[in-house]
Formats: sequence, C-alpha cells, structure tokens
Amino acid sequence: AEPGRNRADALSVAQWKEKIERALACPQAVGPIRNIKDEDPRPFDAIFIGGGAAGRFGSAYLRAMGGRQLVIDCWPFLGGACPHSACVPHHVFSDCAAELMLARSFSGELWFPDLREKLTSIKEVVDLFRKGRTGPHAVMNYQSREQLDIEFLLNAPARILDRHTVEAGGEIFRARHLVLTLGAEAAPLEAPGSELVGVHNYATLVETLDREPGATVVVIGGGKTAVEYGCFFNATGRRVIMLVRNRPLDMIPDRETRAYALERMLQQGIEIIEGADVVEIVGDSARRVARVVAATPDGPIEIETDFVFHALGERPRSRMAVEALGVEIDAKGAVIVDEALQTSAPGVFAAGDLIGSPMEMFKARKSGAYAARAVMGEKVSYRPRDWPDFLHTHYEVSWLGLGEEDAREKFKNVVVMKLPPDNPDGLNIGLPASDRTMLYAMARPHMSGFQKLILDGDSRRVLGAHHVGYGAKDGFQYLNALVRGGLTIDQLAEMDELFLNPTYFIQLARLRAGQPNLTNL
Ligand code: FDA
Ligand code: COM
Repeated sequence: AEPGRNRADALSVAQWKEKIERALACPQAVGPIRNIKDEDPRPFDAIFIGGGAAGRFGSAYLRAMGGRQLVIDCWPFLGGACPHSACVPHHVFSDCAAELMLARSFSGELWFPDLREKLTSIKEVVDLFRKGRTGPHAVMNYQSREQLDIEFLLNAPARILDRHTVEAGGEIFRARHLVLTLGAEAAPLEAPGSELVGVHNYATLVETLDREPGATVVVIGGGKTAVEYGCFFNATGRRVIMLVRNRPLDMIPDRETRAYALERMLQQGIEIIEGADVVEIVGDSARRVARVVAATPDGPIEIETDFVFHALGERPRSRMAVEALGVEIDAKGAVIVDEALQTSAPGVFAAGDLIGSPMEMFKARKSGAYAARAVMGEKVSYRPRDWPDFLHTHYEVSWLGLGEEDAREKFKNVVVMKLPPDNPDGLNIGLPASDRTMLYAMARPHMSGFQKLILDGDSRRVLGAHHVGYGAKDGFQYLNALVRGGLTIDQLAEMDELFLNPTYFIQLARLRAGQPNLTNL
C-alpha cells in the first residue's frame, strides 16, 4: 500500500474543512495541528518554514525522494497565500469581471438582464470566496497527509533559533537543514490615512471587508494585482479611477498587445491617471475613508470615495531570517540565494516569494522542489528564465518570448502573423473568436480578442506569442517549452488544432508554411 494511505485516523476532506474553519475562527481553540511521526527514529533532513506553494512542493519532493521533512505554518492549512488571499480569489474576481463584461455588453439583449446603471455587489463575491476557500484548503491538507505523506505542524507560528533549530507550538525541532519558505506580503501604502477603514490590499479585502463599497473606487498601482482587481471593481458597475505612478500594464512586452488590452479597459470606463502620487487619504468622523488627495501631472486632484484598493508590489518576509541567521538580503528585502537555492548561511536554503521575483507559482513550486533536491545531496542549478506569463484585465492576457519591438531590434527578418490582420476596418472584424468570445465576434467584433505570433524569417523559429482573449494561458505553458526548444513555423503547421481554438497560431502557420521566404499575415 502507498505510505500513509487510509490511516485509521485519516480526516476526510469534509472533516478537514470543518477543522480549518474552526481554527481560522479561533486559532487558540484548535491549537497546533500536528502530523509528526514521533516513532520515526530518523532526524529531519529539512524543516520547511512556511507551508505555501514553495514549502509544500519542497516537502512533497523531498518526501518523494525518500527523505524526512517537517513543514510548519502559522495557518491551519497547507498551500499558503495562493488559496487564501492571492491566486484563487484573483481568479474568482477575474472570472466575475469576464462574466460581467459579457453581461453588460449584451445588457437587455438575448437572456441577459438589464444591468445598465446597476451596481452588482463586491461584498457578496468576497463572502462567497471566504465561504468557499476552505474547500481547496482542505484538499491541500488531505493530499499532503494521506497521499504525499508529508509531516507537518500547522496553526503554529515558527521561530528560528539557529541554522538547525526551530521552535513552534511549544516544541523544539531540529533538522540537518532549514528551508526558508516564508513568502511575501503586500507592500504598505506610505501615505497619511492608509490605516483608515475602507483602505484595502488584496489580503485585507478578503479578510475584513465589512460593507458594500460605494459607487466610486480608487485603485492605487498599475501592476498585475491593481489591474486585475480594478477591472473586477469596474465590471461591477462602479466608477474606477486608477492612480498609477508609471505605466499600467507595463509588463506586457508587445506594444500592440498591450494597447489592445489597455484600450478595452478604457472602453469599459476605467479612468487611468499616469504619473499620479497619493498625497493623503482623508477620513470622516468614523475613521472611514472619505476622499483621496493625489498629485498628478495636471495638478492636485481630490476624489470622493469610501473604498481604496492599493497594490504596490510584494515585500519578502525576510526579517526573522535576517535577525536569527544573518542571511543576506537584496535592496528589496529578498533573501539572496545561489543557484542551488542556498542562502549566505551555510546549509540554510530558501525558495518561493521570499527569494524575490518572479513572484509566481511556477517559481515558488519549482524552487521549493529544487531546494529539496539540494538538501538531499543532488547538485542542482535553478535560475528562472524565459517563462511564459499572464495577467487578467476583463480578459486573460498571455505572452511568451519577445514582443515585436524587441524582436526587430534583435533579428533583421522579423515576420508577424496576427488577428485581426492589418485591414481597413481595424479591430472591427469578427476574428479571432473562440470559446467565450463567440458572442462578441458576432455582435461586438472589436471585443473578440487579439493575437500575434512573431517569427524569425531566417531560421523560421517562433520568437514570441501574444494573446488577449480567454483560455490561452494553458496552451502557452506548453507552447513556451516548445519555443525554448526551437519551435518553427513548419512544426507548428504540422500540429492538429482543436478548432475553434483560443490560439490561432497553428492554422495561421499552416497558411504560410509553404513559403520559402516568409511574409507577414
Ligand atoms: P506563501 O506566501 O504562499 O507561503 C508562505 C507561508 O509562510 C504562508 O502560508 C504563511 O502563513 C507562512 N508563514 C509566514 N510566517 C510564518 C511563521 N513565522 N511561521 C510559520 N509560518 C509562517 N501567481 C500565479 O502564478 N498565478 C496567479 O494567478 C497569482 N495570483 C496572485 C494574486 C495576488 C493578489 C497575489 C498577491 C499573488 C498572486 N500570485 C499568483 C503569486 C503567488 O501567490 C505567489 O507567488 C505564491 O503564493 C508564493 O508562494 P510561497 O510559498 O513562496 O509563499
Ligand atoms: C495551490 C497551493 S492553491 S499549492 O501550490 O498546491 O501548495
């Protein structure tokens, strides 16, 4: 039998859910949640401090290799920020933004209700998420204990004592190595009034939102989280003003793709003020937000609002490791590691958001697994590079490789294939279209998406791919691996599309692959 399976004391997913809910409501009432094999005489190969994506995947990998690990988390579940306050709520809100944009675009037509002038509730969606999130939490604990055979101590903050020793839940634990997987947290808004009720970041939004926001929302920031949450708030029918210090959506590498995404946001009514700096948030007599004062290139502005959302990046939680172990950090507070994920403290490893950008799940999980391999004596080397990326507006935006501008700087014979093609009607044509954009293609064609493939005409290799629509990011994960391996237009043309496919790259490639000298399409 697989180790750990069907233990007499196994909790079902439903039982875990109930226990996690009790612990979240009152951590002390439940106390440390302990799954440690005291009868195992082996020392721990590693203690993972933090049981998010990095700590959980590192633990699973180390255990799969036959080692012994312990993972400790102050929350009563494994999985960390992702299911609790980050990726999962972000996807709930982005799903709502897409659904609502469709409903508003067809308001009063077909079967869609008339949503004109109507606000939909933000708080109901937040409450729905808060109720639902313990389902995934429970799966994480069940899978970790019953299937992956991970040893853990949850609902127990950990304190590092030295390079081998940790205190948690009133016990002392020792290991050959420590792996620091403490994650990151929202950077604070450094402006007077940031402590007022009604000022939120992604974490407080889902923990403390206590009333329905009014009709005007101020979003501070222009990165992924600011855009994702801003689009959701906008889709609920609210006026959204984004105060952005630099440029929103700056991370999208292809200029035309970025412009398409940005124009659709503006068309949905989002107001974006670039070069804006928040001077002060002013409260009312009940200490709730009343207005935001900002400096802009056109002079000072004041916006009346009871709801401010800020997303100014993430700060690695490195303080405890610096104080206890003296590990070196960079200017942004990220723990510095070498290619084997080892910190400046010998034998102490680190992974995930704690080691800095890219702060994404693929890197958290992979770096955790690489750290486990290093702990187990493998010679490993991991530096994230050439990863595919995505964000949400009301759409899903995916990209990999080079944007057209960078491609033209690096290659002399760049060939572009895109939809809509350059044509006299611009975007106002009914392609591309696929799942989730068919109604737009028929009735609001400029909203049915944008996509672009960039090739080197000499080597016939794909240099970059860019997509605004729905359902493409899954394909981009695999496409990226093929592009890294030198994917050509001819190989793309040999693939079998499941038409109507979200990415039209296979069929576009086949239309041109017969050409000895490639031309644009
Ligand atoms: P994570 O923060 O998950 O884990 C750290 C753990 O340490 C936590 O569980 C915490 O409780 C624990 N801890 C802290 N101090 C402790 C102590 N003293 N003792 C014990 N435990 C302690 N990425 C992506 O790929 N796709 C996406 O869609 C998104 N979406 C997204 C939305 C938003 C709003 C944000 C902010 C971020 C994302 N991300 C994302 C990024 C993703 O969430 C992030 O990269 C991972 O969650 C990082 O995993 P870690 O394990 O490094 O940290
Ligand atoms: C996913 C959390 S929400 S983990 O990466 O599987 O631990």
